[in-house]
Amino acid sequence: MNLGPRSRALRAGDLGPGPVLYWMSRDQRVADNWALALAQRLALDLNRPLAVVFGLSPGFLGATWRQYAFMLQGLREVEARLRALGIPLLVHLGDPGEVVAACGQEYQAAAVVMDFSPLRLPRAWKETVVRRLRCPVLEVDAHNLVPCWLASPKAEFAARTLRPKLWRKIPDFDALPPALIPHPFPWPKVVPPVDWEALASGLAVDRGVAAVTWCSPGESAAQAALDRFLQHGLPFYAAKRNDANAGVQSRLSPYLHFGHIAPWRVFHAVWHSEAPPVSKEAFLEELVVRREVAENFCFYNPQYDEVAGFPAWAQRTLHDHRHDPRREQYRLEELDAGATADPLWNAAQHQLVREGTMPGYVRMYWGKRFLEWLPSPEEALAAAILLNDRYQLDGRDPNGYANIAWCIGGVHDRPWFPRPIFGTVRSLGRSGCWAHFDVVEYVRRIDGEEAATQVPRPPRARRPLPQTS
Ligand code: FO1
Repeated sequence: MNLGPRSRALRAGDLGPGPVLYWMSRDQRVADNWALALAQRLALDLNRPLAVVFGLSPGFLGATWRQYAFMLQGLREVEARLRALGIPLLVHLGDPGEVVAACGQEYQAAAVVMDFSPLRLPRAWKETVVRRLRCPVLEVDAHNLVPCWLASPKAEFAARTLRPKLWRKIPDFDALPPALIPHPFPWPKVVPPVDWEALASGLAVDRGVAAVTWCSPGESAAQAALDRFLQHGLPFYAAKRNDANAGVQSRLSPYLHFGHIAPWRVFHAVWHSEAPPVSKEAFLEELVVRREVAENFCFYNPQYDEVAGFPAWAQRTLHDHRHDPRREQYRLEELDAGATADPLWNAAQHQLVREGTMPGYVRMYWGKRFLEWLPSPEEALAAAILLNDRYQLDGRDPNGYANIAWCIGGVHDRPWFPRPIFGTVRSLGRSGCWAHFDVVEYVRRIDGEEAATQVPRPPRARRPLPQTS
């Protein structure tokens, strides 16, 4: 069986007598989904029905109603699109590994095809499936431009070490999968529509964190967001991407996180756009290198969310500065409430809580403060991950873990000049923000005029020159 270059067999075994199952988890789309396309090809070759199974975990790594609402709405669109192709979507509440293993056994699946995640918990689900089933189990990386295990065989030190490897392999993987066809081998039983309300009521998540309104979920909305970005953001991306007030960011990360759009769809659209080459380059650096170095980090470093996962130099320097006095310290509740003495940080936190997002550059400033304000690197890391995963629409993503580990633990970075608390981990202060955007304007937009008046004056270089007469 030729599986194609982005697939690998996790389990050999004899084909079962039943249908082919695609276990959808991370790539929640019908279009441009290599895992689903491979599952259909197998089913066609074997003259078998095909179904998509989704295991709905009642709670997942600190996710709240905000992220679940987004995901469930996107899955409704998946259900409708699959139905039009004669492919049922089976959604069951429970541990996804258990759900898929049970479906595989009940239907005597010919084979199970799954998508790929580098995170510990989804990998544990996968192990359950591989352990419990006797049929072939195939994994397809439908989430990365270059399959994670082929991009590099090891943990990379930095973006610069992965960059050439990725760009060398990009031409081998740039084809999109064939569109699905209406499935000619019908599912033996009538499958009732998914009862989304019943599923939602079975979730054990914090409903106090509301769904967002600025970003509609699903494949169609993802494509519309891409079209918007190509027109209104990409042309100005090189010059304005770090300007928190410019609004040129792609805002595609929730769609990429839930797999509502394939990264290759985004890549091709950007590559072939009429935008200035510098802007295309700047965006592709994010899409190709930064995104996939984060996958590499989580895939090869099982301690991606612990201080022990930081590079040795960073662990040493953070340890040496462990007892440096902190000028300000805050409790988690104060951070959660955005009630610090820093109006810029508070605005960032308020935007995170209200909108589930924050501009890229602000995200770095936000992440860097935890080290200064909490008693230890361990507490800083835990607090940053907790708030990120609770509010960010794309929390629990390798990108989030890698960004926070970069902020606090020098991951994918190099040592800088020594500073209190940070040691040689790079620090980033307000002056860095002022160099890229009008901080007062940002705070005014998020928290209003009064908060804006509290913003400390910009550093000397930004002050208006004295009037000469
Ligand atoms: N994937 C699933 O297979 N089942 C779930 O119930 C589920 C919930 C979920 C909630 C929030 C979120 O951000 C992602 C969620 N995912 C779920 C998707 C997926 O497992 C993860 O995005 C990846 O594993 C991250 O690598």
